[in-house]
Formats: sequence, C-alpha cells, structure tokens
Amino acid sequence: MPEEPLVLVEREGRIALLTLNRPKALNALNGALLNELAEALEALDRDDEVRCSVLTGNERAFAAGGDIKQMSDSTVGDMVERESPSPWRRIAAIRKPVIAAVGGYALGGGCELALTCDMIVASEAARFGQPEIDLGIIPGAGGTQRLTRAVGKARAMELVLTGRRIEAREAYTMGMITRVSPAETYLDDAKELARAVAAKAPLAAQLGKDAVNKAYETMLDQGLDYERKSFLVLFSTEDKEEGMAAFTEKRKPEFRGR
Ligand code: DAK
Repeated sequence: MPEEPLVLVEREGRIALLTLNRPKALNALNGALLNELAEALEALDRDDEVRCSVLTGNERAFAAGGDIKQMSDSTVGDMVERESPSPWRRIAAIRKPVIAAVGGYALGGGCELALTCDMIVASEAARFGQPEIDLGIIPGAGGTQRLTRAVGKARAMELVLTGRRIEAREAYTMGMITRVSPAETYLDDAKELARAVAAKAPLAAQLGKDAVNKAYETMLDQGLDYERKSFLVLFSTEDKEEGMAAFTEKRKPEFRGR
C-alpha cells in the first residue's frame, strides 16, 4: 500500500492549503516531513495559479516540535546531514506569502515553523512555546532569533530559558501572532486572510514580504534602500498600470502577476 503523504496539499482557487499529516505523533517534524513540506511549498511557488498558502495541522497540534524520537539517537553528523540542504532555509526562502493556521500545540520547532510563516492566525485553544531547554538543547530553527525580533529580548529570554507554554491571547499581546480566532473558525479565518492577500498584485505581495523580512536582516539605512528599489521595480509591472488605472476608473483591479 502506498504511504500516506506527510503533507497534504489542496488548491482552492488562488490559495493552497497545506496540512501537516502525522497526527498520531502530533505532527512532530521529522526530516521526511520537513523535506516534503519544503518541496510542496517550492512547487506552489512555481504554480502561477496559486498566490498565497495556508499551512495548518489539526485541532490538537499544529506541530509539537522536532521529532524527539528521531533526534534522540541522532549524532551531530546525522543532524548536519539532515541540514544539507536545510529544509528550514528552503521554507524561509519561499517567495509567496504563507499563513500559519495554528489549532493546538505549536511547540519547539512547531513554534519556529509558525514564526517562519509570514502571518499566524491562531485558535484560542492554541499553545505556543519553546520547551527545548527541558530536553537539554536550545531552539535551532529561529526560536532565539525570529522570536526575539518579534517579542523583544525580555520575553523571548523567558520563553527560551524556562520553556513556559503560553496561550494564543498572550502570544497575541506579545506581538508574536497576527490574530486570535475562535476554535471553530480559525482555519476559515486564515483562509479568508489568504484570499485577501491572493486578490492583491502578486509581485507586489512577494516584494512586500521580502522587504518586511529585510527589516530583520539589515540596518535601517540598507533596509530603506532595499525597500525603495523594490518599490521602483514595481513601477515596471503591468499590475501597477492596472492598479492605478482601476483606481482612476473607479473599478476593481484585475491583477495578473506581470
Ligand atoms: N517528537 C516526537 N513525538 C512526539 C512529539 C515530538 N516532539 N510530541 C509528541 N509526540 C508523540 C508522543 O510521543 C506520543 O506518541 P506515542 O507515545 O503515542 O507513540 C504522541 O505524540 C502523543 O503525545 P502525548 O501522549 O505526549 O500527548 P499529550 O497530550 O499527553 O501531550 C504534548 C502533548 C505536546 C504536551 C507532549 O507530547 C510534549 O510535550 N511533546 C514534546 C514537546 C517538545 O518538547 N517539543 C520540542 C521538541 S525539540 C533543527 C531545528 C529545530 C529543531 C531541531 C533541529 N535543526 C535546524 C537541525 C526542533 C527541535 C524541537 O522542537
């Protein structure tokens, strides 16, 4: 019998839904799952029909972290090999916007995976945390970096050094996530947000994502320069002509991604 995919992919018009599919292991992120996820997202990046993706798990877990059973007998060499090339880097390099829809646990690598996405919509029942310290390790996919940039040193330090789990409301108050939704609607709300992004000019959405991410990586002057150049590039697109013409003609724009 063929094995079940570890990531399910469905297309719904201009958006795609990716569902992590290791429910019995609370979607623990083993090497195979991460590689499948990177491949699926790269395929969607090449797919002209799709403009924005939603990444989700299930009501119990978005992902409960890196696969502890796989890591428990991994040597440094095994870990380095699994990072060559790094699925985490491949996921972070996706051009089109990706929205995480978090239902239950987003712990360790699961929290980092959500933070690698561009926005996070969480159910009220979602739980975030970086519990690696309890395993004698530290976060390895952005938990000390993306989280710190999102919530500041004081809060990130506490989460990384104590492993304390937080609820969606607290994560929202900290500035870690975009939106908290009722448990019944969080996935629909994430899809709604994805459809709103997908209705915009695709190249502008991609360069907008890229430029916001640059704010994490550069000094202000370089970031502003990067933004200005990305802004100017968009003046050579058909979608800029369309967007401005539609405004003047008082109609809805039809963006084509050109
Ligand atoms: N790994 C493997 N299996 C896991 C798992 C995990 N992270 N989390 C849960 N499971 C499995 C459990 O072992 C159990 O399997 P069976 O015993 O039934 O075979 C099943 O999922 C259900 O879990 P529980 O029975 O524990 O369910 P509970 O409701 O009682 O508890 C829980 C749910 C989420 C509180 C608990 O499962 C838990 O604490 N899980 C571990 C959370 C955790 O410590 N996460 C951090 C893992 S370390 C890297 C980058 C990043 C990483 C690694 C490398 N590189 C760039 C190289 C990431 C590291 C981590 O995330």
